[in-house]
Amino acid sequence: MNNARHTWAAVVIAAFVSGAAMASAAQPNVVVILADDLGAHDLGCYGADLHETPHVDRLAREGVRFTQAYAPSPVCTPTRAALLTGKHPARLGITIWSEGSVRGPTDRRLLQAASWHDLPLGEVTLAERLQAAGYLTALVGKWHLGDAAHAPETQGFEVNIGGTHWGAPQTYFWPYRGTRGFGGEFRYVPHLGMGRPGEYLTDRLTDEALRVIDHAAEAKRPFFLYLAHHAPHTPLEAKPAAVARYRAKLRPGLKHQNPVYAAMVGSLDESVGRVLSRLNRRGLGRNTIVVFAGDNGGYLGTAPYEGRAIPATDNWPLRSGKGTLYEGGLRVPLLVKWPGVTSAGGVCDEPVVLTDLFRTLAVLARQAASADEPSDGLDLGPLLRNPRGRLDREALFFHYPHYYHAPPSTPASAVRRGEWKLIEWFEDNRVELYNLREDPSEERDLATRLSGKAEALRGQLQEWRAAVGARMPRPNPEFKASASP
Ligand SMILES: [Ca+2]
Repeated sequence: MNNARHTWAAVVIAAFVSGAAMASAAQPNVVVILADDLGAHDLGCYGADLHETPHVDRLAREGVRFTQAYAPSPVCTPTRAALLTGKHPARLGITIWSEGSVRGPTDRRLLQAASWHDLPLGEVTLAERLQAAGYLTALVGKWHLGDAAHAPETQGFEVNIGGTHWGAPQTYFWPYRGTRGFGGEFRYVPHLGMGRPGEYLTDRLTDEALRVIDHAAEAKRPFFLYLAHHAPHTPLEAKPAAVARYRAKLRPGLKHQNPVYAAMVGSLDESVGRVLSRLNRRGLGRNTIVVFAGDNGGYLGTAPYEGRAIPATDNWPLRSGKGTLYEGGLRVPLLVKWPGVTSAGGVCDEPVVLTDLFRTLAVLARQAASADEPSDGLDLGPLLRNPRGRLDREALFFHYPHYYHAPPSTPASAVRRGEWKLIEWFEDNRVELYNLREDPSEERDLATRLSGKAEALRGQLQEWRAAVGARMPRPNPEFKASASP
C-alpha cells in the first residue's frame, strides 16, 4: 500500500514537473541588458579594480561568462543592428553610428564608405520574431537604429520607452534634455513622463523596465525586455554620493582612475541587481534567460575631472578602445544565465560575437530562423550547455571603413582566425598580424616575418568582404597630403 501510494505520488509529481518543464521550455522570457561603451574589463568579474559590480558578478557566478566575446563593430549602431538581426553590419550596410553616416571627414585621404542611417524596415528583428510568437516586446533605453519612421515600434517592439535616433542623452539627470553637448542639438528622452530633480537616468530606465516585468507578469505573457542602458556612454555624469565614494577609493596603481565613470558603472550594476531581484520576486527567475553585454569596446576619450583630463576607462591588457579594430575596441563583457541550461560559474574561452545572440535567442524561444535564411551568427546553445565546447566557425570578420577620433583611427577591416588576427588598413593597404594567444595586447606585429600567413588571411578577408557586399571607402580627390592630420 505504502509502495503503491509512493508510486502514484511519483507519477503525479513527474507529470507535474514534466508539464511545467514543457510550458517553461516553450516560452522562456528573454531579458537582454546592453551597456553602452562598457569596456571589456570594466566589471569586477572581468578584473576591474576601482569599479564595484557585485550584482553583475553574481549573474556571472550563476551563469556563463564569456572571456572572448566580440562586438560585431567597434561602435554603437552597427552592433545593435547586428544583435537584433543576426546579420553582419557589413552585410546590412550599417558600419558607423547613425549620426556619423550622414557625413564623414572631407580632409582625409579617404572618403568614408556609405552607411545607412536607419535599419531598413525589411530586416527582421528578434523582437519581430518573438512578437509573432506572442511575446510582449519592450525596448527601454537606447535605440539608435533610425529616425521616427524607423523607430522601435516599426521593428517589432510593442513598447518603446526612451528609444530615439540619438546615440546618447544630453544629460543623465531629469528632465534629461537640453543642448549642452552633441553639437548644441536639443535632445530629450521620450515616453518618460514626470520625474523629479536629481533623478538619474540609469535608475529611471530601471524603474521603467521593472514596470514592463510587472505588467507582463500580471498579464501572464512571455516577454522580451531589451534594456539598452545609455550608461556608461558620455556625457560622464553620475550621482554625487557615488562619485564621492569612488573618489575616496582612488589610489595610484589602480587600472581605472575615473570616479565618475566608476559611479556610472555602479549605477548600471544596481540596475542589474534590481532586475534580477524583481524577476525572482515575481517568480520568473527560473523561466527567464538573462543576457548582459557591452556594445563595443571601452571609450578612451578624456573628460575633465578636478582640473585634469582623464580617460573614461582603460581596456588594458587589450590594446586601444572604441572606434578601432584592436581588441580593446571590439572585446566586450558577455554573461548569459539560462536556467536549466547554463551551470553556475561557467567560463567560456571560445571566441563568440554578439551577432550570435539572434540565432541563440530565436532558437531558445522556439523561433529558429529557417535553415535557408542568411544569418551571420551561430547558436551559442552548445556553449551554454558546455562552456568548454567549441563552435564550428572558421573565422570572425570586422569591417569599419570609417575614421575615429579618440584614439585617432583610420578605415580598416580585420579577421580573427584561431589565435591569429590580421588588420588591413585601407589608407595604405598595410596589414598587421598578431598572435593573440602569445600576444593578447597586440604589441608585436608579425606581418613582415610571417608574410605568407598574413597574405593568406588578407585573401580570406577580401573574399569575405566580396561575399557580404561590404562597402569600401573611396580615394578623396580633394585630399592634400600636407593638410593631413
Ligand atoms: Ca556604444
